[in-house]
Amino acid sequence: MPTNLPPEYFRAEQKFKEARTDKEKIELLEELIGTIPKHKGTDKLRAEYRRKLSQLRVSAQKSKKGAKQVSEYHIEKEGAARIVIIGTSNVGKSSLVAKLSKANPDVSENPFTTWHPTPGMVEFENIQLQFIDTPPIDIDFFEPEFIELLKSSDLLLVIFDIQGYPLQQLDKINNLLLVSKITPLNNEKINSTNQHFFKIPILIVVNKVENEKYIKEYQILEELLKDEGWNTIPISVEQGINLKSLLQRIVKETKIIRIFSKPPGKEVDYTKPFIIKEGSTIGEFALQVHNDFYEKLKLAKVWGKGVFDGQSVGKEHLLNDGDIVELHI
Ligand SMILES: Nc1nc2c(ncn2[C@@H]2O[C@H](COP(=O)(O)OP(=O)(O)O)[C@@H](O)[C@H]2O)c(=O)[nH]1
Ligand SMILES: [Mg+2]
Repeated sequence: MPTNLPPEYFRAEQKFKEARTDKEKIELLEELIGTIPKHKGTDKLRAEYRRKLSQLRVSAQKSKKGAKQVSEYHIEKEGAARIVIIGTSNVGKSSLVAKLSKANPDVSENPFTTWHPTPGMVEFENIQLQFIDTPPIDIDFFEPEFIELLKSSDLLLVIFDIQGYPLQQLDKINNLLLVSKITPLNNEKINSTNQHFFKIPILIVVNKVENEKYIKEYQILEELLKDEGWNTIPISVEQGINLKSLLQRIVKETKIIRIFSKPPGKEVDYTKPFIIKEGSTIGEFALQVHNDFYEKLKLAKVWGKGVFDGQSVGKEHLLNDGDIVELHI
């Protein structure tokens, strides 16, 4: 590092390091190069950045093909929860999204087929879930956008392949979580107390468990993972085994519950439940139904768990999945 670099250089360098898209990187790198004074002592540094700039331009050109400017990792949130699917190659990530949703990610025996995150909506018991298929994680470098995508999820679904090498897959996952500074919210044993770590519920799903041999192998893996605090669930995407339980578990882990609204004197609308977080109260529900309802609420009647039918409750009453609520304002 040549001496006598001006303060603008270091500011520009910091900005460049934080750049996300190729476009941003190129602009900031141009700016950075502009801050380097021209003399013999900086020749090497300038040459190095020039080389980097031309590489960036080439790669931006290549990926631009469809004139797409926004990062492909930028996907709008939709539905009640976002479930991001991760795993090494060929474990069945794309097959799972294809099977459960109407999306059509590439499925193939050839590793590394899916290079783009692909969203697909999955409907389960009136709940809309946004699944996102991602590229395999058998790599050493993760795009910052990829890590951002992981952090934007309500649940990470880790897929293992019992017919592959699950322990190697586990190493890769642990590495990814460490690099991304993500810690499982639902695993007491390895839930990092580091406050800088991002806490997200993580569910480990073991795929291709479809005959005696693999069921036995799954049981061994299950014990092993249990020792590390992980609860797992076996499935077979191809044979459609356990997929309903998987969806039930996903809904449970994302901590969302469904509340059916019943306007006074009318029938319950079972088709469109309100989706709220577990542990929400009548007051929070009222707020979601309508901004004014919280203030105006006089009384609520509830049918469901822990109450007698039509019991009158106040704003602090805790709701349960499947409760029917009649708000009186
Ligand atoms: N035996 C078996 N093969 C599966 C299952 N699910 C997916 N596969 C196959 O595994 C390969 C990789 O699947 P893919 O979904 O592309 O994996 P990805 O790389 O994780 O997205 C394909 O040949 C699939 O047909 C399953 O439940 N059982
Ligand atoms: Mg794939």
